[in-house]
Amino acid sequence: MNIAELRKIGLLIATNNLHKKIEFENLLKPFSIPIYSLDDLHINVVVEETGTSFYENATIKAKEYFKLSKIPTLADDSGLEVDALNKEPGVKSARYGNIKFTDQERNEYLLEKMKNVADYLRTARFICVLAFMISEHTPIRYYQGVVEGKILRVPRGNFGFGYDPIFEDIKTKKSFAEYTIEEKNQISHRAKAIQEFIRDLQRLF
Ligand code: ITT
Repeated sequence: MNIAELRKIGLLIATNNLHKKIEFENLLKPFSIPIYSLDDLHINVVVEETGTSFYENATIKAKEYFKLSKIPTLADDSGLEVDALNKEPGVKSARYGNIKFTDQERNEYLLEKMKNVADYLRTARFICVLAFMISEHTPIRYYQGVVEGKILRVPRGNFGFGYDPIFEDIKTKKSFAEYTIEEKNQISHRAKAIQEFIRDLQRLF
C-alpha cells in the first residue's frame, strides 16, 4: 500500500476521541488521502482495551475496526507516562483515577498525587503508537512518537485536551495546552508518529 493507492481507497481513522480525530485530519490534510471516521462508516462499537502496552491496545483497535470497516485502518493508542508515578497513567490514561472524571478532574487527581514530588523528579512523556492494518494478509505496521516533558504544578493554557494543560514541553517550556492545534501538530507525539507513517507510505512505493 502506498500513498497513491491510499488516495483511491481512503483511510479509516479508528478513534472515538474527537480531539484525536481533529488532530489527525489536520495532520493528514496535505496528503490528499480521503479520511473516514468511525461515524462516517456508521461504526459505533467501542473496543475494549485489554492490552498492557500501547502496542497491544493499538493492535486490538486496528484489528477490530479493520474487521468492521474492511478498509485500511489506522488506530492510535496513546497516553502519558510519569516517572514519579511508576510510568502511570500509561495505558490507563483515558480512565485514570475514575472513568467518569472530566479532563480537568483527572488532571487535578494527577497533580494531587504529584504534590510532594520535587521539580527535578517531575519528568514525563507523551507516547503515541499507531497501528496500520492494510489487509488480512499483510502484517500490521507500527509507528511511534514520543515527546519528553515535565508535569507542571498548576495547569496552564486553554487549547488541546486531556493532559495537555499539565504537561510542559521540555524544549520550549510551553505547556501543550498553550500550543494552538497547528503548533501542537508540528511537534506532538501524534505528529511524530504520523510523520513516520507518511515516510513509510512513501518508502512503500
Ligand atoms: P480511542 O481509544 O477511541 O482512540 P481514547 O481517548 O480512549 O480514544 P486512548 O485509549 O489511546 O484513547 O487514551 C488516550 C488518552 O491519553 C486520552 O484520552 C488522553 O487522556 C491521553 N492523551 C493522549 N494523547 C494526548 C494528547 O495529545 N494530549 C493530551 N492527552 C492525551
